[in-house]
Amino acid sequence: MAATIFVLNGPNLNLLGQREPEIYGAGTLADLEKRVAAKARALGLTADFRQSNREGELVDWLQEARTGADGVVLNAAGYTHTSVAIRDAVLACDKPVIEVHLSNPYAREDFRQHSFISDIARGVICGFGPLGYDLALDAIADITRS
Ligand code: CA2
Repeated sequence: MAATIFVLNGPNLNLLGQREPEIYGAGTLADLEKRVAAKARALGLTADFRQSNREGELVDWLQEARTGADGVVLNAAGYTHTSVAIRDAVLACDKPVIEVHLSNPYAREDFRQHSFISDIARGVICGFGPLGYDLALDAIADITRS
């Protein structure tokens, strides 16, 4: 059976393509979802793509991944830099979680240079725009096969 990967996106990513294209690109969240679906199909994975502006909903989905997913690609957006609750949910998840960012937070403001997720994630991919999601799915496909 195809492995199921939750692709979880945090606050404000619903605005992709509408503001700050110089940082996040011109594509919309719907474009990103299509790209992720195509990449997952090519890898024989099922991608369950979701976005929420609510911290608790992201926590609920990470808990759901314990039984409902084989791995998680997580762009927690601004919560990356603030959320102990999301860190705890990643720790409790017991599935490989790959942290992804469209931009490179290390080339940006100081407050973006701490992540509550990076040290407990299976890996971190940032700075490659939507390609980062493809790379994360490549990694998850490799991990779930082995
Ligand atoms: O680069 C990323 O993917 C980020 O996770 C995006 C977050 C930011 O807080 C992180 O430091 C890095 C922000 C997402 C906001 O998305 C917008 C998209 C379009 C217009 C405005 C915001």
